[in-house]
Amino acid sequence: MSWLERLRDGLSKTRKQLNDTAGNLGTDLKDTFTRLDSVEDLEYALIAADVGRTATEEILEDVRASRQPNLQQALMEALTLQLEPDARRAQFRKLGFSPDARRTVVDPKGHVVMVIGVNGVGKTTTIAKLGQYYMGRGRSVMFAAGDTFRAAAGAQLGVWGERLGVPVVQGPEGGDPAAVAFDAASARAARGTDLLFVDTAGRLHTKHNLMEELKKVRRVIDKADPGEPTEVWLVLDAVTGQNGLAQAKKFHEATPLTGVIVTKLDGTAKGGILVPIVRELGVPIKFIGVGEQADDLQPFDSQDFVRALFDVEIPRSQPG
Ligand SMILES: Nc1nc2c(ncn2[C@@H]2O[C@H](COP(=O)(O)OP(=O)(O)O)[C@@H](O)[C@H]2O)c(=O)[nH]1
Ligand SMILES: [Mg+2]
Repeated sequence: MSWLERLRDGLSKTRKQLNDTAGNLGTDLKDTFTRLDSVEDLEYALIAADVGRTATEEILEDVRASRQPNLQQALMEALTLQLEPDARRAQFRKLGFSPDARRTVVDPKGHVVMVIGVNGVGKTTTIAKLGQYYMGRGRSVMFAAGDTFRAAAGAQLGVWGERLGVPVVQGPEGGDPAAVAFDAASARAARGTDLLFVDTAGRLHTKHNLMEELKKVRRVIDKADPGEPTEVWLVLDAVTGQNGLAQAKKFHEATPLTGVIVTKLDGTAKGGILVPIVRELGVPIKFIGVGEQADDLQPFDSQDFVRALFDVEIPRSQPG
């Protein structure tokens, strides 16, 4: 399967839900908006996909004002805008989309990326996928097994490291995650490895302690390697929808995020959750996960995402 087929495949549940409604609306915009039922259907479909109220209202406004002759085109454009951070949304409204401007930058600014999020969202798997992605682009990679609370977590990352040929810095089970992060960050700097991905714990039941722990991990990385981590990426499970968004805000307060990775888009009809994630966190989505295999992680591209949602041909090659 090509990356594009994987994306389409992964988004099939959300697509079916949106397309069923948008498809029923006919293609003539004027006609649609004179029939109130149809607008309500569209509104319902967007809300049901977790796009959120504010964004849905803006989308309907944009669609009404659109010069596109066809509803699907107008809706696609409006949705794409909602998937862009504020500044870029304003720029796109003014200048239109340009293929270069829209490309999300996924290269970390520095060398250390902290990966955070609650248990089970896919942090450890995503770190493995990230390792594969960046190694495929010629970067050297290391992992730090910073989830020392879960018995199996260090072992899980160790297995991935072996499979991918990535060195993994481990600590004793139940040990101090900050110590593992410190050792790993020091080792990365000493070896001159391009990228270090730091796995972290994600227990929900002791949220306060978890947030303090994450702050501490961040501080010790900076101590070992001043200026790092330059990136803190939150992994969010798309299946958890609005709950996930509420969690995300808590993490963002404790450890300011530089990016979000949304996993399990293949398991939900609520792929619209990406819209409130971008709008309410104001943080770009870096990657999306559309399956369990190592290459089921793709740099996020708002236009490709929306095209895949509507099953429209994407006449381009895979982004480098
Ligand atoms: N379907 C699907 N499953 C995923 C995806 N990403 C991760 N998973 C699965 O989610 C489960 C939890 O992943 P894990 O990395 O252990 O989560 P962690 O607790 O946050 O480290 C595993 O079974 C993964 O295979 C995805 O994009 N799609
Ligand atoms: Mg894990």
